[in-house]
Amino acid sequence: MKASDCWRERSRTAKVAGVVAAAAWLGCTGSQSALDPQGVQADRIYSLWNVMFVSSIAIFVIVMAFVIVAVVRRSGELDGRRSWRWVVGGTVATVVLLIGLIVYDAGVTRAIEREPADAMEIRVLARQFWWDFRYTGEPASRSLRTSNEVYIPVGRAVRFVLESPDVIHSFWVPNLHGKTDAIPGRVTTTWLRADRPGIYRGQCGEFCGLQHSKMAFELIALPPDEFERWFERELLPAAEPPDELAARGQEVFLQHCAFCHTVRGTSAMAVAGPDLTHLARRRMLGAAWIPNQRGHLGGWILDAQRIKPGSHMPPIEVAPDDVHALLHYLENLR
Ligand SMILES: [Cu+2]
Repeated sequence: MKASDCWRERSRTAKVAGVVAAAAWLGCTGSQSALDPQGVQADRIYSLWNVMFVSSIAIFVIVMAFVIVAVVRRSGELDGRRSWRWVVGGTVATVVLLIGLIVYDAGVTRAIEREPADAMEIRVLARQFWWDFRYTGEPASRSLRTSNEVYIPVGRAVRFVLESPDVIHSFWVPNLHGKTDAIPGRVTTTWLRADRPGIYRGQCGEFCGLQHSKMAFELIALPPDEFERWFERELLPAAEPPDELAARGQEVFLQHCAFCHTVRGTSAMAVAGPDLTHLARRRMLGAAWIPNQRGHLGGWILDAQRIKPGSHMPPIEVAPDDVHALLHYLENLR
């Protein structure tokens, strides 16, 4: 091979390695990555993962080194007594290392389970295939329900109380904590704390049916004062229809959608589907699957089965003018 060809080949290899490294790095960061911890619980898990990972690599390298030495050296070079020393030494080192890792693992587990006394509580109903969040306030008028979007204050522990009315789901926000199952007939809890503001993607971590992979949500961590402002604004009932078209849209909504959905401040109080009181402020629709834009919203209303086959949202038959009015009404639910 000529020198120039060799250089070109090396350059191509370096480029491929660069792309692979960049892809690997990108895969390890972002809004849904356990390798990019943004809270105290995820930090602990990440540290444990690092220790286990580095230990495993070190053990693998050492064992392989011994295997190579054993293969390369001629048999009988070590006398029996020295061989036994190596075997006993290796066994003792393995036992000591394993005990060390078990003790460390137990310490991390205890720290993860130790919940701060001042944790705020959010109840979670995991359902096929979406998430229902409830803030239980005192008095009851300060209780709140949101769907597929949960807001928490930065720097404060939050206890999530999990239930499921149908099958086993798993509550998982990789940047903030590991998974906790929501099991029918049982109540499970987990707690986490976001240490930096941001939008973190949560995902059902347990196969729960046809649309399991599209059962996501967004956890939005806000500075405490911004969280309080969000909470107070979210407590408000839905805005009145601002014009005639929106008023017609509200009629269409009450006629077709009120059997499943709530819009506080109207007669729509059903809880089979998400609370839509402030729908227009949401970033995403369909359990964090499609952006909250007019076209997507219209498609979702008319034929959700095309977007998420197997979801419990039925197709709705509405005259084209009424669809226009309904969309206008929903876009004003700010
Ligand atoms: Cu699932």
